[in-house]
Amino acid sequence: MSDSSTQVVIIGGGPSGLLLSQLLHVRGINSVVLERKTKDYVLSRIRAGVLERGLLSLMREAGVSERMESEGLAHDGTLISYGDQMFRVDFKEHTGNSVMVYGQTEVTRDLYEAREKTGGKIEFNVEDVEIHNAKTDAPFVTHTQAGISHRINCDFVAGCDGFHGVSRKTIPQDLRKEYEKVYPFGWLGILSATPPVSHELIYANSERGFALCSMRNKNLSRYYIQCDLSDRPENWSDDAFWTELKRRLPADVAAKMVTGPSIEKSIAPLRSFVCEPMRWGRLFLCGDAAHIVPPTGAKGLNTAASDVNYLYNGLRKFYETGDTSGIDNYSAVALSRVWKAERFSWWFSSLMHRYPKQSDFDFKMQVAELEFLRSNQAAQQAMAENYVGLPY
Ligand code: FAS
Ligand code: PHB
Repeated sequence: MSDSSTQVVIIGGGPSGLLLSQLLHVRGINSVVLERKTKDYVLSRIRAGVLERGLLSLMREAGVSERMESEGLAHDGTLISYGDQMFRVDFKEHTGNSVMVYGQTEVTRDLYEAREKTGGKIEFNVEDVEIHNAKTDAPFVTHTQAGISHRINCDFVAGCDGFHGVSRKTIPQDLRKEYEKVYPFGWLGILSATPPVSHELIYANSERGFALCSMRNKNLSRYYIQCDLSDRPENWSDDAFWTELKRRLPADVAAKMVTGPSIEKSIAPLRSFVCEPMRWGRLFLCGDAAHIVPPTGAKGLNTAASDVNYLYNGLRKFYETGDTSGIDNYSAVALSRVWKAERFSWWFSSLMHRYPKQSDFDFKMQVAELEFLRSNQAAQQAMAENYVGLPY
């Protein structure tokens, strides 16, 4: 067993773990990132596309914002359609802020590059990760890599290992309260090297189900349609996808849709999930390890970033002054914002999707809510404040 030490062991080399590692490095705090997959595998996952202002400022503080600033697309609003109707919610007018369209894959790529440039310690293909003595002031993490056992002594462990990771399950089950809502549908998403149908995102509620028109850049589009949980990507030819997508959009939008071969096709299930607490002794949960949202409100990656913000500042305060207030308040402060993101994601998902066996009355409620949102500035302000990101 090889024995080493660091200040913070970070489990998970996704956006949460990498952003935390880079921010700690900027403050001279050492960490080791343990990732069970390869870097290429992590970068192959196509996920989020919209960044809140809070994540932008964290990327700047981490010194990783240059490519995002030059290649990302600032969006001042979004379009919402229902049937052939469509209206715009102006983020800039209501909040003075916009969002950045820049894929999670690129955020992760930029963070890997920064960590490699600054001598960051990232171990890939790790297995059997276990967290020990989290309730003491001398925790340690064991893992194996290429058949060799390792022990890393540390001050703190950041569980950034996603929904299926080991960190959340390290907190004794009788101390964890878990909240969950599973939605009766998924999202079938494709990536296509085609120009986006609109310069801003279009969230569409149609009688055939939800659709979303998004993008990664001016020649790379990201589209989603609501699908059954039993559906599989291989059930959908490209032609079938394009035909169905166009049927869910206003006719004038569908008419100008540029179609092409899919370069990625996948289905994501939709769920709302929160684990309380997000801290157990010297173990802190961040991101999907602690909570999941349906992607309708583009809050998954962004809520992971707000957790990182609170944990990074708490650890920084501890190491710089010995003050433990930031880490002691981490779970309560992070959860307060997590639940607001959960609410917004649940609200927007309930408004935009068609539910199996949805009654005519329920449908009329959706239309009434959409027409209220369309006509009421206060309603649009509330939506805009949530979408651009509530303050940290
Ligand atoms: P991640 O899951 O990204 O990263 C966790 C990392 O930990 C992974 O690399 C994993 O390999 C590693 N790991 C797991 N167990 C480990 C172990 N035992 N030891 C070591 N490493 C371990 N959000 C949006 O805002 N919009 C979207 O459209 C969207 N689409 C999504 C589609 C899918 C299929 C999924 C699963 C999520 C999607 N999300 C979306 C949410 C997503 O973006 C997450 O919020 C974001 O990846 C959270 O980042 P992390 O917390 O770093 O978790
Ligand atoms: C995306 O571009 O992948 C995306 C954008 C907005 C969402 C979800 C996904 O709400």
